Amino acid sequence: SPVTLRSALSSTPVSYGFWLTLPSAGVARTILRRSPQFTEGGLSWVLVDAEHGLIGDSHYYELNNAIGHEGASPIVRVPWSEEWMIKRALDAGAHGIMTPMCHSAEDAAKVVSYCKYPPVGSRGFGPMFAPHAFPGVKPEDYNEKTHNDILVVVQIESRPGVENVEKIAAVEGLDVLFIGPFDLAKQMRVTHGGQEHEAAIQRILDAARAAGKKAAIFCSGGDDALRRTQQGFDMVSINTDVAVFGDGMLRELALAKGD
Ligand code: 3PY
Repeated sequence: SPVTLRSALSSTPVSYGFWLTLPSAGVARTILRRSPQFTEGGLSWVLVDAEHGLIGDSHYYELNNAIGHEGASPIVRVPWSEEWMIKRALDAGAHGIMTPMCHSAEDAAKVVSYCKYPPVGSRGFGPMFAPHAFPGVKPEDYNEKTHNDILVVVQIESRPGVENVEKIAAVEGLDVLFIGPFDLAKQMRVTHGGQEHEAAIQRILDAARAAGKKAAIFCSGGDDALRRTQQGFDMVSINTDVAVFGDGMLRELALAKGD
């Protein structure tokens, strides 16, 4: 079976990814084509952001295929933890699903169920196109085994999410607790980077580790990502497509002007 993020997470100490907010396979491929393979420390996943990005479900198939065939795993962040939204992302070839705002173990268990076929879960059956984003996978192999490798990720980014995090981490079939630091600060009504915010982040990391789950966090640049991997995070998103484009162009403008 092909390399998926789920297997990469167990074979590499840290998995690096980036955030795709633009519905452009060209952008995804341009970045991934320049990256070394994940086994050499390169990018192993792309977060396809259909919650806050400009991406809709009609873009999933093309994006998932582009990312999958560049040797990385497309993880779709659906707008909400609804069964039909998760099903559409999986049927279009997502290697993993991320849902926003997980507040409880019940929320997490529902997401796991939506990602797995019966008898484990309730995912509806119709994978005509899903295998295409897994290079070399035949349809019957997707049905039989690849779907078991779907990465299930929930975001912890609220006060109830933090208060219930040990119970959430214990949910069977859940793979990753992913911190959205911006929402976490806003939902908890605490200062981003302040003591309560950092204590919540540490608690989520500790809960994931104690339960044998992976811990991940959104980062706002390479320095932020380095700090988080040193803290013990297994999976970090380095930055977003648009932040890098904007920063890069302004840096070049400053150079062009001799600033
Ligand atoms: C957050 O920081 O709230 C996220 O979900 C990442 O965009």
